[in-house]
Order: sequence, then C-alpha cells, then structure tokens
Amino acid sequence: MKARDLKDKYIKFFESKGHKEIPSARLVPENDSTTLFISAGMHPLVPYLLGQPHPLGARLVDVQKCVRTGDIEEVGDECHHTFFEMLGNWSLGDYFKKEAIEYSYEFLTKVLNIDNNNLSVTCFAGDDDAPKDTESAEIWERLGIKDIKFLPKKDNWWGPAGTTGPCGPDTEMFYDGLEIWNDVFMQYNKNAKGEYEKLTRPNVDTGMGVERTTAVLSGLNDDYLTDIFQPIIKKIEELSGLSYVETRLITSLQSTHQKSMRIISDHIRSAVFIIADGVEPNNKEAGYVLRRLIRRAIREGKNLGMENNFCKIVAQSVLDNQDNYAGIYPELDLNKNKILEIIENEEIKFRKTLESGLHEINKLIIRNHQVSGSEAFNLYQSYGFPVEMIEEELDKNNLCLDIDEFNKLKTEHAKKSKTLSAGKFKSGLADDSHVVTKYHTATHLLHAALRNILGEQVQQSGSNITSNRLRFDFTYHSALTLDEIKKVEDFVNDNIKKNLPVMCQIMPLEKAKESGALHFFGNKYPSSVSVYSVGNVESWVSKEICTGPHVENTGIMGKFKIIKQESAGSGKRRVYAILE
Ligand code: ALA
Repeated sequence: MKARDLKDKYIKFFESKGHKEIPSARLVPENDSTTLFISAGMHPLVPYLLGQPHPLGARLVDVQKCVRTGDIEEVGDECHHTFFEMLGNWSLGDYFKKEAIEYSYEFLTKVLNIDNNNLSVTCFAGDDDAPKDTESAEIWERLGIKDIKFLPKKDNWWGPAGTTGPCGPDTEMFYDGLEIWNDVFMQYNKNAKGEYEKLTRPNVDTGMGVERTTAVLSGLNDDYLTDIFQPIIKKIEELSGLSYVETRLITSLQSTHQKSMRIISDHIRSAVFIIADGVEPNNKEAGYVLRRLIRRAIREGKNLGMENNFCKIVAQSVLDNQDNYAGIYPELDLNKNKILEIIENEEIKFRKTLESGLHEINKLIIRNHQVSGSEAFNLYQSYGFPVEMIEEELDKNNLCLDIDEFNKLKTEHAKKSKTLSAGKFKSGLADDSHVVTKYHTATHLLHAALRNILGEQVQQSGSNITSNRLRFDFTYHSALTLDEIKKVEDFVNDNIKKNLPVMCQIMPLEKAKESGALHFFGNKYPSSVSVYSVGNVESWVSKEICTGPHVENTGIMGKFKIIKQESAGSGKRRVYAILE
C-alpha cells in the first residue's frame, strides 16, 4: 500500500462520519515555549481539548507533521523515526468510547480490509487514579475481537503531552502483533499538583503513524522499504554505490550499511520539513536539533564512503516525492530553494569543522600522545565533532580513548540539559496560562505597533513566548532607533491603558483575509478560521488570524517594555519584550 492511499482513505472515511479536515500545524509550535516541536496530532489542539470551541466544530481529522527527538539514538532500526506523519481524529466533547472504537473497527476492517482475526487490542487495567476500562473492552468484544489484554498505566495511558494537561486511558490496536493505532479517551486534566481532575467534557484523541501502518499493511517488516523512504534510499544507493539489501555481504556488514542509509534518509527528511517551517541551523533549541540531524547524516555518509557533499542531493529526493507530499505540505514547494541552500551550506560548514577538529586531534596526539576523555568531550561539545571519529583517529595511531570518562561527561551534560528543559516545560502555556495569554495579546499589539511606526513592510516571521518574556521576529531592514523603540512601546501601552476589548470571530478564510486580518504568508489555513481583533470590530487596532488564547480586555496586561533587539538573519529583526 502507498502512504498516500492510507492518508486519503483515512481523511475520507472520517469526513464521511462528519469530521472536518484541518491542515497540519507547523512543526514548530507557535506562541508556545513548552516544547521544541509538535510531537503528536493532539498537540496543536490542546486549547480546544481544554474547552475552547474550534471554528470547524467538534469533529476533526488530520494528518499532522511530528518530530520526536527523544528516540534519536534508536533511529537506524526498522521502525524508529525523528520526523513522522500522524493521522488522527478528534471528538471535542462530541462522541466518546463507543463511536470512537466502532469507527476504528470499521476503518480497519471495512476500509483497510484487515481480517478480524489478525487484530488484537489492549485496554487500561486501572489503578488508584482511574478505574479499569471495562467499557472499551466490552465494545471490542461485541465487535468480535477476541484478543483483548488489560495493561497498566505505562502501556495504556496517554498524556499529558507536557507536565500538565488533558490525558486519559487509551486502547491500542495491533495488526499481527504490531501497534498501528491508539484511541485515547481524554477524561482527565493532570494539574500542577499531579492530580487527575475529571474533565467536564471528555474528548477522544487518536493517533495512527503513517510510516509504521503503511509498512504493516504492505506486509513489510521495515518502514524504510515503503514508498515513503524508497526514493531516498535509492538516491543514497546511487551516491554510495552500495545496496540497501545486499545478499552477498555478510549480515553484519549489510546491517551496518542499512543502518547508515536509514539514519541518513530519516535525518535528511526531518531536516527538510524542519527548515520548511522556518528553522535554521544554529546552536540553540530547534536550530540545534536541526544542526545535529544534518551532522549525524554526514557522519553516517562517511560509513558508506560518501566523502563528497551529498545532503542537498538526498534532500532533493525528499522534495521530489510529490506522490506522497504534494498538496498536503505547500511549504515544501514554497521553500524548496531555501531548504536546499541551507542544507548545502550546513554541510560545507560541517566539513570544514571536521577538518579543523582533525587538526586539533592530531595536535593533541603529537603533544600529549593521547586525547583525554574530557578533551574528546570538548571537541564533541564545541565543534560537534563525532566521538567515533575521534576514536578512529586515535586508533590510526594505536591509541585508545577513555570512553568511560567521555560518557560520564556526556551523561552529566545531558542531565543538566534535561533539568533545564524540564524547567522550560514548566514555564510554558500549560502552567502559567494567564501570564502567557497576556504575552500572546501583547504580541498582537506589538505587531500592530511595528507596522504603524515602521510601515506595512513589517511582517511577523516568528514568535516565542515564555512566562517571563516574549520574542518577536519580523521583516525589517535595519535596527530600530531609540526613538522608534519608544514610539512602539508608547503605542502598545496606550492601547493597554485604553482597556480595549479583545474579540474572537469565526469566519471563512477568504472573508478573514478580505477583512484585513493579518496572517502568515504561505501557511495553510483551514477553510474557516478564528480572527482576533483588539479594539472594536469596526475600528480595530489589531486584527489577526490566530488560534488564541487572548485576554478579554487589554487593561490587565501591565506595562509593556522592549528589553532587547537584535538581527534575526538577513532582512529580519528580533525584539524581546516584557510586561511589568
Ligand atoms: N496522542 C496519541 C498519540 O500520540 C493519540 O499516540
């Protein structure tokens, strides 16, 4: 089966059950600092799962781009990926267990024609927080599923996506023992104290991984043999002169080659999608993940003897997979030149880094006849120099690295960053929602102020909010003068003092655009959108297509102050601002 068929069938099936299709959200969460990437279909829908009405109603369906980097070290086997697509259907307080399970069953057996006997399911076994999910099991039983297991929270409970938020027991579906789908019954909200409060309006959230399910349905035990990855693998075979499936080779060598090809195709595909959503390689957060993905791909290329620049060519094969992506992700086509250029430049840069790293290693070898674990960690940390290559260099000189010391430092460092990112998670939308909400409205006023003072060429190109500050990127050619900064601040503060109402209207996309509501150029929006206006609907100060949430009146926002400005790349500026 082709991945595209699965996606089309899924969307069509749920449309026939009254669901509205929504476009995939960008991979980088907007106005949400809780995570670097969208990691599940429900993730962009959190405000709606918590009760905000969705402009398209209570039944939604989509295919959502996701990135999970927690599993990055696992990539290389048959079924792990950093980027993947997730199919999902949602009931926002509409249907619950009975319909959700019946829809899943009907789709699997009637649309995908899976034999009942090849299906098995698991349900939640119950614990102190929530009871055993006998209801789901009974529904499955009535439908004729014989293999039903009850498993504890670690297996049959999903969410919250962060530390707090909607979550609940789930029921998972397996085809010949392989998991293909998960129906989550979001009945609880985990609060900051770690308690599970019952939601007044329970939701259904489901997730089906496109890569895994396409493979399983095609009778393949390797996701990389599907039409999603084969064009990329073919390109790597061509570039390396090696075969993905090579029967003449001894098994271990073949599997090393396969592993490298999988890592390259996974990582470059991720890089393509991440760049398409506006991220550039750098040493921080999402940009750093992107950098690591490209670098890891280059390192794996070395295992296949690919010493010349290849990432751009592999990236092109992802962009060329029109069968799979055309029409769903317009951002790929819109940004194709930029994507290829960024990937190529990053590769050139990294190859230079490798050269200077090698030089550094050889200097250490000549001087000290050794590279210590901490020197190796420094090279790894500051140059991004792969430790395997340090080991290889030492090996050439009959030396060997104290890998235990290196690993100890790496683990300590990872622990530190984990604590940092857990802190980051805590400061996000989920926990400090009212502070973040104020910053969100401040972002709209700032956007309006910049356009008012600097001119309409100013366009938002990104934003990020924590509970301590907002960051706003926009198109503009030069640094703001002190006078301009003062004027922008005054504009925002005047409108805060006026205690203006913030109104939300739901309208067709075309009408929203006609009404002058600002929106991201190139974003794919649903046919009906919510438009937030600050001021009166007739004489607004700011009007933007946006998912919210926002304050009801500007008066409660406090005093707005710009604390820093810097360049955000060519033709782009970045300002940081706080509310005091
Ligand atoms: N949110 C659920 C998942 O990611 C459906 O598996």
